[in-house]
Amino acid sequence: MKIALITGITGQDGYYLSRFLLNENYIVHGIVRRSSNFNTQRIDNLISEYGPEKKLILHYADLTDSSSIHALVSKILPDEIYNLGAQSHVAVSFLNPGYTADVSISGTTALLESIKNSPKKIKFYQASSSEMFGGKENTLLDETSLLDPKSPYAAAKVFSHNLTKIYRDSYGIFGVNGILFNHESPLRGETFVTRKISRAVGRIKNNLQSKLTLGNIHAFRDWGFAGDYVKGMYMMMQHETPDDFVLSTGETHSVKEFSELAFAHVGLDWKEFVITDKRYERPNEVHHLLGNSEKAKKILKWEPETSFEKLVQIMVEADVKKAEQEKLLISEGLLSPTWEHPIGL
Ligand code: NAP
Ligand code: F7E
Repeated sequence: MKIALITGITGQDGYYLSRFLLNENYIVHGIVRRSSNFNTQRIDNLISEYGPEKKLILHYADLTDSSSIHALVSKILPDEIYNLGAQSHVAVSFLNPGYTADVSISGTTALLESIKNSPKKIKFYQASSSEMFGGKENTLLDETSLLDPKSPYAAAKVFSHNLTKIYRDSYGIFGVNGILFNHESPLRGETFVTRKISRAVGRIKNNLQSKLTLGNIHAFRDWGFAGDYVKGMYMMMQHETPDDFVLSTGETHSVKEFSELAFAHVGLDWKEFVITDKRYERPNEVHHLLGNSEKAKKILKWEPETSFEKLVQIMVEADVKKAEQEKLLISEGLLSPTWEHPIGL
């Protein structure tokens, strides 16, 4: 059985990737960082199913603590490491630039050093991002496009992206960069715009919220479904030679279009509910992102399977159900009815 180590296993992609690898009969180890609350909600069902058989094993470690990373890699000796852990929110990276850089940069460096010093040949996947391109209108972005980061988040990702290439070229490490465009799901963090919208639609439909406040609704993103993208990560790691690959849908839509479609799905007009506020805008914006994943299609035979319309539908339907459950709990006095997040993003 192959052994994988996943950083960021408690995140959106962490769930979809571990589920995929467990189905492929891998033993999956994951890093969980200490927090004052349980942070394993997304993978709790996988823990119940695979934990007792020791096919899914969690360890306390932190990407900012290189000693914890070195110790874990030498103990587990995995066949493959998927480095998904990050402070992944672009707006937050402007507020916490040092921490954002620490997690990405120290984490990737510690992992690559551990691999370099390991007696075993360990493959490495780096979660690179379309944010590294900075974006340009009417421009299809691929593996050869210029990197022009516009946020501390993107700058830190560029470092890790380059470091992965450097360790590949210098030490012959099997290191791949998956340059993934935005991918979403019902498990997307609630402060990312698609989930913020689908949550609001569910709650507004159930009379638990009256308005949705957004920032720049004229930003365009190439949005796909996370479940499709983790398959691409796996395929990059099985390819005979390590390389960099873009994963994207080749379609771009605005935040406004996403909102329009999401509200329309439950028979509501977005204009009656969406308001905008500068507090959700960023000091520097990536206005347009559109990817070209022809290389992944040709070499890996990877293609996204979920359309934009289907993605919106999946997310809205899941969040309508979630809001219905919340409504019931609120009516029984078991859940607080407040919604607006005090910090808000
Ligand atoms: P996510 O849901 O925000 O998950 C991030 C994960 O990183 C969580 O498990 C988080 O743990 C963990 N983490 C944060 N700080 C850590 C630390 N100091 N030590 C160890 N783990 C830490 O992100 P995602 O959407 O799944 O994305 C996965 C990766 O792909 C990220 O690196 C992201 O930057 C990158 N990426 C994402 C997209 C996208 O559209 N989703 C596109 C391109 C690239 P907690 O649960 O404890 O917070
Ligand atoms: O913003 C605009 C916002 O936060 C998308 C991360 O996974 O994908 C993600 O980064 C767009 C931006 O994702 C709100 O200004 C408008 O233009 O959902 P987002 P992101 O910044 O694209 C990349 C590929 C990653 O790698 C990252 O890890 O939507 N927008 N109004 C808003 N965004 C948020 N969050 N909240 C709003 O109210």
